[in-house]
Amino acid sequence: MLIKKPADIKSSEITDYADFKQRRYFIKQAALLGIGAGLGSLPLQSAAKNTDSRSRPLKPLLKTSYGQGLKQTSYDDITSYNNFYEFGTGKSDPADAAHNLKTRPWNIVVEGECEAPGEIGIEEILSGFVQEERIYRLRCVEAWAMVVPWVGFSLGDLLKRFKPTSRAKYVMFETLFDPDQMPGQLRNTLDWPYTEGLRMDEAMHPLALLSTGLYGEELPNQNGAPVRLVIPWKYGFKSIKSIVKIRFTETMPKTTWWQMQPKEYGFYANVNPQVDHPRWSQKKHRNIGEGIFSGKHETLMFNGYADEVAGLYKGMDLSKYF
Ligand SMILES: Nc1nc2c(c(=O)[nH]1)N[C@H]1C(S)=C(S)[C@@H](COP(=O)(O)O)O[C@H]1N2
Ligand SMILES: [Mo]
Repeated sequence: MLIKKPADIKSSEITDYADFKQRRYFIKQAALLGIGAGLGSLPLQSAAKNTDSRSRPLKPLLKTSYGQGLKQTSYDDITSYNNFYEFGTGKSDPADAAHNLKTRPWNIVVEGECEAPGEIGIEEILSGFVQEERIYRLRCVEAWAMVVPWVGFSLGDLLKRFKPTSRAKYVMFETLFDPDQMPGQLRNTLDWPYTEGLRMDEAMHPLALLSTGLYGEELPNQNGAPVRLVIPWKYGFKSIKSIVKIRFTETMPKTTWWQMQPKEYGFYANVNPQVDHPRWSQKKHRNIGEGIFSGKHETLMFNGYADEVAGLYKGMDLSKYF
């Protein structure tokens, strides 16, 4: 996501990514050669930490056919280039700062228009649902994408346990608010806590994933541990991280980005190459990790998942409900 003043707009996302990789390469080389003085110790430590410490394995895993044939983005790229404003607005801030997030114990409160409101803990989420591997492309609104072997299960399987009533037309999600652990929340970059929402039929769609891991391991904190959404046909900002609350609602919830910049970020946020962001085109994207000379790729309607999800939006004007 970008919150940019007009003066900054010319700096394109690809430049950001190339600079980012170059800087990280330099930091790593410097660390290898033992030159640290001029760089400051913090980035050196975290560069080493991010590549060395992997998360706990997540088993058993049911492999699925989702995404077979897509070229996967490397673990290093997926876990070092992140958007997680709770830890800062820079792409490397989450990898540098998110190790302080305590993900045990962790509970999700489920409330609102449902017959069986309550709480569910992360241990029960990990043991009570069959964890599948699904390779999904995540397409960020900033015109980059990555392909991730996510671990998780259909969001609807969890939602059903709480017995939403017929008044539940939408479902809202909330990220943890704890500035002690999430230093980005000390600043007003967003209206905390981060919230997202889906229409009920979108949330119940089997493709909508509640994710607990990636590459066969528990989610790294910077990717939204211990549990996050992955909605593969929508722009990345809908895929809310580190969820602590779910609420069924009758009316459309006011979600963070939509509320803040309604002309730029809609509630639906379906990936749609026909509808440009007011400040840049959505027709193409870069794949993270492919290198700056590899060129752009055509973005597909609903991020390539049109066969599965187009029916949810039949009869809707998608340039109005973007
Ligand atoms: N709580 C929270 N969730 C969030 C964000 C955030 O800043 N805070 N950023 C979103 C955006 S803009 C994107 S593109 C994806 C990035 O997920 P990744 O870092 O695992 O690639 O997370 C989304 N979920
Ligand atoms: Mo994003």
